[in-house]
Amino acid sequence: MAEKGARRVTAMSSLFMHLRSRFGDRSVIPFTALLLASRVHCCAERGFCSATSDEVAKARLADEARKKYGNLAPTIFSKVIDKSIPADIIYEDDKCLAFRDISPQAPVHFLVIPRTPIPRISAAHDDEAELLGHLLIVAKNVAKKEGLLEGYRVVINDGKLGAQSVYHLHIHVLGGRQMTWPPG
Ligand code: DGP
Repeated sequence: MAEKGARRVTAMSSLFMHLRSRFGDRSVIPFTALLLASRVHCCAERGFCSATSDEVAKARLADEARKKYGNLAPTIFSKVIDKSIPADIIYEDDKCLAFRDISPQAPVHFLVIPRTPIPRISAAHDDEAELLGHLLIVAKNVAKKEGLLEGYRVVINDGKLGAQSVYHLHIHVLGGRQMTWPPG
């Protein structure tokens, strides 16, 4: 990496010297401006994309770990359930928990998770219908308690293409602002 940077600096210096000797001192000004503009554009583009690409990268890593270690590998949400890491838990019962997302995408953003570590919605069994229904009922009850009276969005990300990053089934509830469609 450092070697690559040093090579780039050497190439730039030779180009500047060549321009100076051929066309005089002023000839390097437009070239410098062009160079700066391209760096600014590049950094700005990286800044805009980093949040999204971070999430996608995390989802890819988690997908690989899932394939490697199997579906029952404990996730960070197991630690939220056993309270070995702190979380802002806003509801809990014997079947599930609701807690605020660590990286909120809306003024109100909480997750509802089952205590049973179902890795993802597509892996849920047909005989888990009652539990899945319960999660949705809790989602709407907590949404009401959170004051989301004019609507909200309920999302379940599944797998790599769904940008799932934590392989413990969770329902996102997002509200407190106007949602748009289609989602990214
Ligand atoms: P998904 O991309 O659908 O797998 O969403 C996972 C969400 O979980 C993401 O919005 C961030 C949230 N999250 C990840 N780790 C933690 C944590 O340790 N605590 C809390 N509260 N939320 C977390």
